[in-house]
Amino acid sequence: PRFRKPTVVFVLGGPGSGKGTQCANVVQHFSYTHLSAGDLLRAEIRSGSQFGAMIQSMIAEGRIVPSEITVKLLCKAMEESGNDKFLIDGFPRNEENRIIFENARIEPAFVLFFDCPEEELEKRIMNRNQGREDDNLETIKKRFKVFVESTLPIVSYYESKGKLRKINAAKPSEEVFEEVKNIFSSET
Ligand code: UP5
Ligand code: MG
Repeated sequence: PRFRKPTVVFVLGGPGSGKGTQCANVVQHFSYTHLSAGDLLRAEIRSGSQFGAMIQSMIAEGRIVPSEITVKLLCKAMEESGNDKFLIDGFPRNEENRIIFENARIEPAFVLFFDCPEEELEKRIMNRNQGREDDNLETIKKRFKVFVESTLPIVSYYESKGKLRKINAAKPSEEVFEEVKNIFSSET
């Protein structure tokens, strides 16, 4: 059929678990387009959007932006890409995010989950130094709490559906990518 549904892989994991790093590796070997929900929201702030101030204050608090905003940005980026295979990085983060996508009849082929202890996440983010407003110890703690309370239930949901591919992300980046690569090679 001409209008095939897109192939979507969700990439989840705590703040600093390596979602962005590993997605950048994947697109060099497999024909996916990488869409980071967080990057799209930060670009929306910079664009001077009417929602910019609201998005900015939510990110600064580590809170999850209302689904309509994030989903609109993701759908627009999917359309503009010209591709039909997507790594969706950092989304869905809560039940509301998940359900909106399901209502659009978009089911992930599988869900990558980067598992990493909190101390390691903290270290990585504090070393990143890219000027992100949410990269300070106080906000990192809030981001981690939101991850545990809102996102881990989504991870469990996909595990119960047999869709979860869990990866030990506490290892060096090259070793993590070996595992990621094996998953993509066998799934696609
Ligand atoms: N690094 C990476 N891998 C490493 C390894 N194996 N060993 C050692 N170091 C490693 O990596 C983080 C740092 O660690 C980098 O310096 C890297 O070199 C190093 P990165 O790949 O950037 O990790 P990532 O998981 O992408 O971390 P990020 O901080 O982007 O994760 P978050 O989930 O916190 O951020 P995101 O941008 O997705 O979201 C930010 C905010 O936007 C959210 O808190 C929320 O407020 C909002 N948001 C929504 O509201 N809705 C959404 O759908 C998405 C975001
Ligand atoms: Mg990221």
